[in-house]
Amino acid sequence: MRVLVLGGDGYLGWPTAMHLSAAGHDVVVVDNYLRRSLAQERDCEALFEVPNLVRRAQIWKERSGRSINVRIGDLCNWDFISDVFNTIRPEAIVHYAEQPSAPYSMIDRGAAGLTLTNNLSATFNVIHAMNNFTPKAHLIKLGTMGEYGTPNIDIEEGWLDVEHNGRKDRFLFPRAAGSLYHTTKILDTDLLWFYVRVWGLRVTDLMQGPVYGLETDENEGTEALYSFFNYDEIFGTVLNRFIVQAISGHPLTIYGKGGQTRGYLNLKDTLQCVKLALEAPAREGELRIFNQFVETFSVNELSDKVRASGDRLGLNVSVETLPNPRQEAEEHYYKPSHTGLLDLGLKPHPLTDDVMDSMMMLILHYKSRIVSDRIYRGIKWKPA
Ligand code: USQ
Repeated sequence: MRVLVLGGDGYLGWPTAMHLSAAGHDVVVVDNYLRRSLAQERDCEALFEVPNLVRRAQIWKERSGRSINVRIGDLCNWDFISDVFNTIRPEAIVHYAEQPSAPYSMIDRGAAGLTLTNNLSATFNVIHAMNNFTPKAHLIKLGTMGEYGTPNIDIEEGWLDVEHNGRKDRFLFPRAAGSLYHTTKILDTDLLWFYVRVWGLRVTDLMQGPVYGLETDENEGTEALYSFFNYDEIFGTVLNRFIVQAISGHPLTIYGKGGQTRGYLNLKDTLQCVKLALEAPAREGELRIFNQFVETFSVNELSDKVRASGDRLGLNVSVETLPNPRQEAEEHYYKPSHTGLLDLGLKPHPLTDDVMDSMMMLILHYKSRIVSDRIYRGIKWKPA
């Protein structure tokens, strides 16, 4: 298939591009380097230097013999995006092209405004470009489990059947985001659902939990093909952060009571899920929603895993309970269903002791590159 990977420079975008290319798809990556420049502006760059997309595509070609084409530009610019869709005429579009950080979206009005404008304009333009140039294409959009929040009932896979005053109907599962970033994902879903209803587009919306990991089949052993591995408070997800903290001797930064529970998955499983969704597309006029995670853990359970791994590797890992800078439930019910991707054939990589230890050992090689003052700066959801 001809596939556009929008946000192809990101933590998930670049590994996805290589994974789909390795599977024989014809991949074009599009990015405007927004995440790179925001990380640079905030002095929170990743653990490894990541070559630009053109260089990465060259290195990938040397390794695999396969080409990935690169287009640099801003999807919020209609002339640019319509040119991309018009020339490439994709059969599938994987859309990751958003400001991905919850803490970033809570810094101040400017950061919040950038998140809102960028994320919604990009999604809006993608919908219009699809409809103008490739109305039968399949859009795979990255949403987030955070759209649902932490309700006191079981979380269904996207939809909820409601019986009210003796009548029944099906609605999007109620959503209650915990940050402005997560709210933009809810608004994206609403935009998609509207245009699916009126224009009959095919869309898969992936409600993904926090991702961890670095190595994939495509980058193993080639540092220049690694993704961004962020461990700072803005762009690092919690398990990646805890691994770096353990290696550098920084106490693990548990926010509040640490009972916050989320659905986690290995980067390798993100790639599998996106490929499975791509190769079994949604029907015309369908908004298909999958809950994309493998296992649920509380923050305390993750910290126990990192400490146990530290013990096995002879590291002395300590923990620090910090006042929670976020506004979120610290003890709550959490039971999301996630059968759709398993039914499509997902073979999960659970967070075993071996997986934990191998991630820790990989990062141990790069210990000298850790900049410890990036680890915690205390971005508060509600300024004092
Ligand atoms: N947390 C800590 N200590 C830390 C960092 C985080 O206790 O040092 C806690 C947070 O308070 C939260 C949980 O760990 O309760 C997860 O935090 P996170 O930073 O790993 O994840 P989050 O901010 O929710 O965002 C990440 C990705 C985002 C994606 C989301 C999926 O950055 O792009 O959408 O995970 S989900 O969490 O399911 O909404």
